[in-house]
Amino acid sequence: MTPRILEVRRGLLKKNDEIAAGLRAEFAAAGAFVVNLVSGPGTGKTLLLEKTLAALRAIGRRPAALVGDLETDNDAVRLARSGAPVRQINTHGICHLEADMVGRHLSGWALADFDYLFLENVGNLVCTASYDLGESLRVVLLSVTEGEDKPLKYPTLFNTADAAVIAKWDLAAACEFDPAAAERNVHAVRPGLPIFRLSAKTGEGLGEWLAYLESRRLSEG
Ligand SMILES: Nc1nc2c(ncn2[C@@H]2O[C@H](COP(=O)(O)OP(=O)(O)OP(=O)(O)O)[C@@H](O)[C@H]2O)c(=O)[nH]1
Ligand SMILES: [Mg+2]
Repeated sequence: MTPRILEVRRGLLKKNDEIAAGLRAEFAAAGAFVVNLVSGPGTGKTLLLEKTLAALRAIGRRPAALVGDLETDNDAVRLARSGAPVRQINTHGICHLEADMVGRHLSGWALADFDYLFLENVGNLVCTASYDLGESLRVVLLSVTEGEDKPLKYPTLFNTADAAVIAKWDLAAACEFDPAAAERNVHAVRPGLPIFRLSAKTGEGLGEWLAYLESRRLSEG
């Protein structure tokens, strides 16, 4: 990158960080716990969120979600079936969500009405790492169909996460997925990162995931 392009990029990231800091203060004041889900395309973010929103509502929590994709409102339609408030963000070519997009799509919502706000990022293992969205928790998903080496190939995303989910756990044996190798790779990049083995399809591991969300939310408040 030329020095000029680098300078512009740094400026954009700095502006994003400032907006994200403002959002973080708003979320904290309203008592909304914000979770940013990041992964490559098709890892299982939306299915995990479908299950998470429904399960949280079943125990009386008030979740909402913003979901980012380049085009279509497919994911918002899927998530809205849970009954939770959901909005789609179309980025029209941008490969990640930015704090400013999140802020604009909150308009008209009272954040104090939400215990949780989930942000499903655009499916991308690179750009999403650089953009703070004001979240309290960043969760990276790695599915068993993607291979154990992704943490080593895309270290920044794993290094900036607070927890990792090994998704599509029901397919692990069929894919000859080696969980010990995957977890070793995650911890080589980010020692001590909590890891959840989870199948949104069968529900295996969902209980531990929900308990983790609840404990993180309560420790925030
Ligand atoms: N077997 C199995 N399939 C899953 C699981 N989670 C998701 N899938 C399937 O994987 C495909 C992609 O899942 P999505 O939830 O749409 O993935 P995503 O990460 O939201 O995808 P993008 O938003 O396009 O990046 C769908 O066909 C899901 O049904 C799982 O735990 N097990
Ligand atoms: Mg999705």
